Amino acid sequence: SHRAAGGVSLIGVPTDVGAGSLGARMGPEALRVAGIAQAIAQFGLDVKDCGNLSGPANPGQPAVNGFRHLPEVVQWNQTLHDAMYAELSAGRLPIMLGGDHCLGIGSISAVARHCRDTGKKLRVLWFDAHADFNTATLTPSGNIHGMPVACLCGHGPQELIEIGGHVPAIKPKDIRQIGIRSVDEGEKRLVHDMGIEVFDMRYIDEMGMRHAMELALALIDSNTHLHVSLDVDFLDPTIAPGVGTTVRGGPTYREAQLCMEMIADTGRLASLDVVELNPALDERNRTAELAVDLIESLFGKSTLMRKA
Ligand code: 5AB
Ligand code: MN
Ligand code: MN
Ligand code: MN
Repeated sequence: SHRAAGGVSLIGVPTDVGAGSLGARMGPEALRVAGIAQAIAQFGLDVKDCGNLSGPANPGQPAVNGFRHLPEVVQWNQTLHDAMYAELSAGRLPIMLGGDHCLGIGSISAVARHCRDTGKKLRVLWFDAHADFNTATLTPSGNIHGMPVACLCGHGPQELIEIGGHVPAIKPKDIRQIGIRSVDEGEKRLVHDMGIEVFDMRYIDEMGMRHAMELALALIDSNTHLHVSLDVDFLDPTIAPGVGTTVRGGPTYREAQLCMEMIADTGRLASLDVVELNPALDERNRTAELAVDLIESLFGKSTLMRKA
């Protein structure tokens, strides 16, 4: 139910330099405490915990030319790109334990580079309450965790867009966004103009999660590298309080599990980000435990019978 024959590698990236609130730097440890390695190992997979990457501290500075902490964000993402790319090249399935969502830039630019090396087709599923498509001029906050999808599509500062060695790292047609319910005014126009396929909460309410996921997974074949970027604020805050930017009206426990189960059924999961978990805002680690539950489903826990 996944592409993990070569094993799974956990890469901790303890930073919140791209976020507006502090605490996502503790995300990797909270996920370890919630048992992420054991949860994946139960499927008979070889799990290697690579430990945490290191990088600059959060300087707590205001935005400069529309970006907060751009040099620090660049440094963390370069380091992450190299670590992810090395695990992918070794034939392993990397899981990036964030950290805030600015790290999607380094992670997905490494995945895109691996796809170019191996002739694979890329499909990114972006689970989030937010579109993360801001630019220096559109952003209301300057926080770069609100900009990774724009950067990956080539809209952003040179140092960030070229990390994977190819600009743009991905094309709008490579990505599907699911669960979106908070998009800033200028950001809406750019998402629309770029032609990003978005299954927002309105769509999920009207058509159901099953239908949204069938479309988000359409045309995936044996030559597809499937990357999941899971921003835990995707989930309804009543079940996932441990995030910095809660938006009410998110998917329920079962809707989220169904997403993961349908991905497992494709058998094409090849890399994963778990980001924006903020243990400082959590309740007894329940959001981390929920993330680990979802990851179990992503690796096929709920599969009763395999398709022939
Ligand atoms: B996250 C906001 N759009 O740009 C901005 O959690 C929030 O990675 C961004 O999705 C949230 O500051 C970033 C208001
Ligand atoms: Mn590969
Ligand atoms: Mn996000
Ligand atoms: Mn978000």
